[in-house]
Amino acid sequence: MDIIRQLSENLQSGNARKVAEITQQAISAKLDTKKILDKGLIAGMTIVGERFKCHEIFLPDVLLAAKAMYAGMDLLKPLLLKEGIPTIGKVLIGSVQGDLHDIGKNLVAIMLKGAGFEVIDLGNDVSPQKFIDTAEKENVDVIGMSALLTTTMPMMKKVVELARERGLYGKKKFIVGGAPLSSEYAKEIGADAYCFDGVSAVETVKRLVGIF
Ligand code: B1M
Repeated sequence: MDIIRQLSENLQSGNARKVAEITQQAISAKLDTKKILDKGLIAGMTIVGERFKCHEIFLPDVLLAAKAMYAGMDLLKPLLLKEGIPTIGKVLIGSVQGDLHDIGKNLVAIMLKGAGFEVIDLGNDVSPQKFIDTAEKENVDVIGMSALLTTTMPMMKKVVELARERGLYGKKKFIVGGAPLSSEYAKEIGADAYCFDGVSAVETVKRLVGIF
């Protein structure tokens, strides 16, 4: 079986040790980092999501898959980060209040760091107050919010509203991302952009801070 497929299958069965081992093999075989991530880890996690939705597997299985995902991501992280690039802007990122999903948000943070941005990661379950207080204190250029649940998406609107109340709207740029999000929703809540994935987040943030 090819190595990428083995990676996806071991992630689906939540075998963190095996995922780490195969990721290391893939790295040593000099496979493309983005291919290992997209076709191996992310593809495996997408299948986990589909099976969870159909009640074929349950929450503990998803947790194990998430642990396995991190075992692979930890090894890929140094490759995704480029060294020695000067800071080109400051980005604040977090998963919104009520949302504990952080795998995608962490990937986006890694990609932004790799592109040379200074990234302040507030983690998950971040309140609007915490987003805005930190944005003000750290004088960030961009506020990035992640949500994976349709029930937590409205928290993004609350962050934008609080920014308006505090006079920060228009001075900071807002990006949103996560599986249930869309450009339409970003527009509706007054965010500057929706980003589909880490690559588009890097391109969008560069555009928003005026790099191209
Ligand atoms: Co949950 N979960 N989960 N889960 N989980 C989903 C999101 C779900 C779609 C599964 C399903 O039903 N098919 C569903 C949401 C349904 C909905 O709202 N419509 C769901 C549910 C229901 C739940 C619970 C409510 C389950 C329960 O308790 N009954 C619960 C909620 C907990 C909470 O948050 N309060 C829950 C819990 C969990 C775990 C804790 C077990 C675990 C999370 C572990 C963790 O993150 N540390 C988990 C997981 C792993 C998933 C799935 C299977 C995978 C998510 C993931 O990591 N994907 C997910 C199904 C799915 O999405 N296919 C599911 C891989 C990751 C790389 O992709 O996060 O989309 P993603 O990130 C992408 C892009 O979206 C984008 O770039 C990333 C890289 O490409 N992106 C951004 C993300 N954030 C961005 C920010 C940006 C820019 C781009 O700028 C700031």
